[in-house]
Amino acid sequence: MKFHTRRQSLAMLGGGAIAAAVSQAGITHAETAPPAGTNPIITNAFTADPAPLVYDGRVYLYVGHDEAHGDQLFNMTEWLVYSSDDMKTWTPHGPIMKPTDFKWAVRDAWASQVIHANGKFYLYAAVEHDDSDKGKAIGVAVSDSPTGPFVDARGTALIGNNRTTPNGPHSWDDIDPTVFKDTDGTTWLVWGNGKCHFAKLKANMIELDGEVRTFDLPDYVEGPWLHKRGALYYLTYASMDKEKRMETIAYATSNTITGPWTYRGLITGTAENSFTIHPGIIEFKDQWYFFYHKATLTLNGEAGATGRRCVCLDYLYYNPDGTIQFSSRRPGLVCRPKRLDRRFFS
Ligand code: FUB
Repeated sequence: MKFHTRRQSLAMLGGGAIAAAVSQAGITHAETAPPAGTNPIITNAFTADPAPLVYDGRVYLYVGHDEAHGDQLFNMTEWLVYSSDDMKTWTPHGPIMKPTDFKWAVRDAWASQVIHANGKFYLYAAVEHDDSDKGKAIGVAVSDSPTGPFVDARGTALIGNNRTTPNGPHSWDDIDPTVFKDTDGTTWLVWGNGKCHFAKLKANMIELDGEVRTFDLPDYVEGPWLHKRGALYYLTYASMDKEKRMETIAYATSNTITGPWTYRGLITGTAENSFTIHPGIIEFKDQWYFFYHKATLTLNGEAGATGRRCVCLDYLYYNPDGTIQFSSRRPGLVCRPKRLDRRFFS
């Protein structure tokens, strides 16, 4: 353990630092933590693929735990959840599930999202399926609490590589589920790498209702996120910057959940030190927020990298016509007054 400077010690008295220093199974502590409200927001572990859920006056933030060492690409053996009621101080609740808790899965706690429905919490998560349907697959797990533990709700994958999407572009196209309950009560699942698949869910939340179809989106790579503001639907996703060959965040809008979608441009550029970037969008206490990851955190002597990412948070601003303002993603936006932040957007 390092000694802290006086300034660091004072900063660590802030709520965020206290939360960041709370012990979790399998997670070592950050040796110094930034003050509450600065990016990255999660500093006690490397985390990726943020999926926020608003429930009962709190935001629950589901992430994958990045555990890669050295040059390893991805090593993700569990999903974690944090919560906050002020978007500055994040309380860690620890691991909620491992891929191998799905008996048919063998590894890879890739992107997930949780939704509240039927009085329960449903986690949709991408994992590697065992040899009976080799490739990436999507499982659904259920819990009585937003902080888990979650258990497999079906005993089989909800989306399987050969079974559900036999015409997918490759064996890892079934990843990155986003789940969205529409105002008419229907629930939709959108997912995919290389192709953006979508399907309706049955009211029981654990079966598809009808066929799997595909959205056509420019430069689409992965990481879709669905949200609605007023009557307008937004589909935000990781797109490819063709020059840098790294991911950026783009979005499209539609008047109906099934499309057609109109491409509206980029929300962010590429993420520092990370090939991937992954969106999560919510409205909380009358303010819209944009979660994403980059890889600027150094923890326990290991520097950020594509397999050691850190979750960050910015305000999300709309123009009067409903389009989203491009974010320069400077650190620290979340604790600044709204009006001052505007100067950071171009
Ligand atoms: O975290 C593993 C994978 O990297 C996710 O499933 C993708 O969205 C990308 O962030």
